[in-house]
Amino acid sequence: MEMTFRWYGKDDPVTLEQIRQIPNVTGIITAIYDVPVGEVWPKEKIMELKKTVEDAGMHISAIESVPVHEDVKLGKPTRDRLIENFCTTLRYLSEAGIKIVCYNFMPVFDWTRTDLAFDLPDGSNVLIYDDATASSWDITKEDVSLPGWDASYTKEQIRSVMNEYKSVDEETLWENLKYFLERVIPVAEEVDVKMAIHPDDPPWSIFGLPRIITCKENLERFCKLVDSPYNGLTLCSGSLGASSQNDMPDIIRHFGGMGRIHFAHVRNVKHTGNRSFEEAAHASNYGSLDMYEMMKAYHEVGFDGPIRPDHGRMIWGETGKPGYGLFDRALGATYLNGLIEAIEKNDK
Ligand code: CS2
Ligand code: MN
Repeated sequence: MEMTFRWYGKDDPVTLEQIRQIPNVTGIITAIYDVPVGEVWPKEKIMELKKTVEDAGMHISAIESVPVHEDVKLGKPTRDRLIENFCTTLRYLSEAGIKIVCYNFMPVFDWTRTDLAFDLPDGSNVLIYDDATASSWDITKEDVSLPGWDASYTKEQIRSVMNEYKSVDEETLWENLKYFLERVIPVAEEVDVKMAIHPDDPPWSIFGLPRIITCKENLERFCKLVDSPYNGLTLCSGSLGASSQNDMPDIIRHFGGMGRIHFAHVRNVKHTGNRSFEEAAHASNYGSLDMYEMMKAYHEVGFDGPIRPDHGRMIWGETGKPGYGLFDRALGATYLNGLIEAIEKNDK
């Protein structure tokens, strides 16, 4: 496997020069952020991004993410043009030698937390999710700032998109996902780009919206929607692992064994109650996940794709994008590298 690190482009306070100094990080995970969702990523912009990363001595290992337009998830008639655009972007990425694409199929909101800077006793702060707090919010009325979704939504737009989802239950969302995959996966096969869906975070319904990429059974159903090795997963332990019902090493062995894991997000999470959790330092004893067992599972299935530390705490006074500071993610990468070296040497 290859150790990688997420970089949010030129506006990211974390620089490529800093990332390059993290031991063993050779790959960058990035995206183009200034093209409206649903439009084609121009070839020139892709080439420019590739050059920027390569000039810094690294390469692009995967795109995270090519976003899926809301109309595709809603199954609206405009989806055909949007899916075509998505396919054109895949073709251009392939031409640039970028062969793994992460995306998600979460209605309206990407990852969602109730506090973006919860103070821990050691003076660091983390992202947390408390279900009682989230359930008490009326997202169409209150001014809540959520990190993972498009901040350009006005209240009026939120109200209208939430309204549109009233007719989309889980089964309809499955159908819309299938419709998308049936059109995208053949192109992915043709241009040799592995599609890797990111699980829903948290892995349960929020604000009354359906969420389906949540557990082993549903991942299995997902893989069968279009049964192709190009229809795979970004296995995010912090997202799936937020539910204590998801046995992460088992899920890694199962889908890794099937060759369906194309990209690994490895982080820890601490269960603090029913449907409530805190993000945590990467080390096993800081959270509820057994990081050693997960890394062993990746090793056992011979996983050879990109792996990255995921959200980190804010430590050492760093400020920046919640979850995406430099310091704690770099510690995460180093910790994962240590586990990998130990597991590999132990196996010889
Ligand atoms: C998150 C997501 O867990 C994560 O990696 O930061 O925003 C993730 O990048 C998207 O859901 C993937 O499409
Ligand atoms: Mn993730």
